[in-house]
Amino acid sequence: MAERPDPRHDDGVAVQEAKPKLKQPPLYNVVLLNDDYTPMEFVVHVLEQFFGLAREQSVRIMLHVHTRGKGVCGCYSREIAETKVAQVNDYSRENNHPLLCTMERA
Ligand code: TYC
Repeated sequence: MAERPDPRHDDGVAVQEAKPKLKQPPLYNVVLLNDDYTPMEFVVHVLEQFFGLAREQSVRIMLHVHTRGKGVCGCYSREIAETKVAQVNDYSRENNHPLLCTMERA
């Protein structure tokens, strides 16, 4: 059987060893958008129910979105963020509110 040449000794030919390609998976901010019609109490309830936030923090985020136009509710892997966005948008539609949730690369 022929032995493989050792790639580190190659008679002067430059050989680059493959770098280990281990990147952290990207994270996504789940973002709530303001609108003129969704009741503030519904938004606070959504933040408590779907993002596990305490009432105070939920009120703070809701007021931030209300005054600034949008705000981050949490940061997750792509799959979890997609699930949160779908859950919030489905729940808002079921309750006839125009509240929208989206995601952005963190
Ligand atoms: N702007 C809404 C109101 O005045 C409240 C609201 C806050 C709506 C945050 C959406 O993501 C939102 N009733």
